[in-house]
Amino acid sequence: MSSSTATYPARTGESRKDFLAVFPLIVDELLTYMKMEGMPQDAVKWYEDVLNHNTPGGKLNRGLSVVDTVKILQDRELTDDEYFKAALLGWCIELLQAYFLVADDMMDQSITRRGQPCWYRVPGVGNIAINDAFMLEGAIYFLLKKHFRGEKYYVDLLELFHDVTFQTELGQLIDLITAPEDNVDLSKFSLEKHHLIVVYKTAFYSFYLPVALAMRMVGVSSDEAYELALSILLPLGEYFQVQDDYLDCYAPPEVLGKIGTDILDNKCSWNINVALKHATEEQRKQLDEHYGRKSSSSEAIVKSIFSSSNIDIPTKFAAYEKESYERIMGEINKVDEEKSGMKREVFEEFLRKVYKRTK
Ligand code: GPP
Ligand code: MG
Ligand code: MG
Ligand code: MG
Repeated sequence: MSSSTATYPARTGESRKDFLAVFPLIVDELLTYMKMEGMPQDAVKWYEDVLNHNTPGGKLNRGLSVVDTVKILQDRELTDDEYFKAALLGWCIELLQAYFLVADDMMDQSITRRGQPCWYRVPGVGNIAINDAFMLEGAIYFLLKKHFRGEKYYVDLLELFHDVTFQTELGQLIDLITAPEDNVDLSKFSLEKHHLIVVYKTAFYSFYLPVALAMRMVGVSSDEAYELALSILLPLGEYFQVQDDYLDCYAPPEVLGKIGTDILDNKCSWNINVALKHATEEQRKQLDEHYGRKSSSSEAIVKSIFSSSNIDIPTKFAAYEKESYERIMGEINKVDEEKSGMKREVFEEFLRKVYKRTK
């Protein structure tokens, strides 16, 4: 099965718009397959809703980064076929993200996502969302097989998706078991533990994966180039998840599109780890008593401790943000383009997309 150029939507040059225009083709391919398999109309409609509710609608940073990275590495405008393939890989990451988020929202008992109710909370969905998450993941391998099976780098793509999925699940496991619902024990938290959680649950799939997919697509094969990419993208991913933790507590939900649950959920977040480092004995007692309790008054007490003058998470976060930017930029500037075959712009572009984000 090959994709024919005739079906490509015309490109406008506006990157988000062009990327979004590919999504309906993907939905169509998946639904056509279901119909061919003889699935009943209500099942086809169900999957259509799953795809549309959960896949577009976010910032699309991960997906767009595949396209951007392919463009930067090729150093020229992409042909229709190259664009379509890069966008497909981008949508495969967005599907992976959709799969993770549907499941993560159930595990974190979240309420909203991207300004809508979390999928499992949509009337009539409930635990069917577990199977829906699996089917979002299934879409990735269907699309890879359909569009990339004939490419030399097909196995590399499969390996990347499989490895990164497993790494993310490892991160999710430590995130969850460090935050038991029935046993709040803040002595189990540390910034080292936090580092491990965020690198695994976020950095690999959100930062390394888009760049590594693009590198495979354009034929970069040296191990050193992938190691170099990891050495910059994992710290960048860590910074991104610290922002996520900070925004969970400090961003207005209507801007963020989701209601933060980290304090209620007893999460080993950046905020609590920094607070624990600076808390007085009395504040520590209060945190032990109120962190991770399913009560909005306890949550408010924790928030007021986070913002108290000796802890002052917003000021410490601003300092962390500045330090991270300078440190990562310093690493990017050290990249030897000739020797590594990588372009500094790939990393600069990524850092630019996330620096000082508010959602
Ligand atoms: C982000 O954590 C991490 C993920 C979404 C990965 C989930 C992985 C699975 C294997 C399900 P988060 O809970 O802080 O994200 P958010 O704040 O968006 O809920
Ligand atoms: Mg969550
Ligand atoms: Mg989570
Ligand atoms: Mg979060």
